[in-house]
Amino acid sequence: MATHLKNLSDFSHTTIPGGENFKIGIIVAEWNAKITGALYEGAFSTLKKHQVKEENIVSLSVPGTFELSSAADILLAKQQDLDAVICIGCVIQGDTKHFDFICDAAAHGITNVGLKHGKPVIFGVLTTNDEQQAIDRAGGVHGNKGDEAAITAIKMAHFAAHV
Ligand code: DLZ
Repeated sequence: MATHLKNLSDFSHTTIPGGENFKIGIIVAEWNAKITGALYEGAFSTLKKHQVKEENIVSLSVPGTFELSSAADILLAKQQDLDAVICIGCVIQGDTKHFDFICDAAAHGITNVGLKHGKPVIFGVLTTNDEQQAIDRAGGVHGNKGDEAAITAIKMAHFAAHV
């Protein structure tokens, strides 16, 4: 284990470990499917780009972002050889308080399921004011947050394996 942190770099400039030994789950919410589908494509292709084998990527869908944490819990209980799970969702602000409840439940739920299983569970959830902000982050002008979620999953799986 490293005792000193040398040359800590910005997220996008760090070396990304190879993912050839990892098995990673991706759970995708069906709500706002155009957005979550693009995030999923980004995450899947980024995992493959970093040597995660296609047969070691477990892809599943659930109705909405609210369901992501319970699905991750079930998946990690049933497939204990998973090294990380990426949760993908998109919650767009509406006229009611639904947005706040779903975002809050997803953030806390995803955190807690990771802590419960001692496995990285990645928050690949967009929480935006409108659809355009989501489009911008799902392969648009602000990149694809699915790519970032995949890189975070590989980095955290590597962390868990080597710490
Ligand atoms: C009900 C609901 C609403 C209003 N908005 C969203 C959303 O923007 N994004 C999303 O992923 N899911 C939404 N949902 C569905 C909830 O996540 C959940 O599926 C239902 O409340 C059933 O538990």
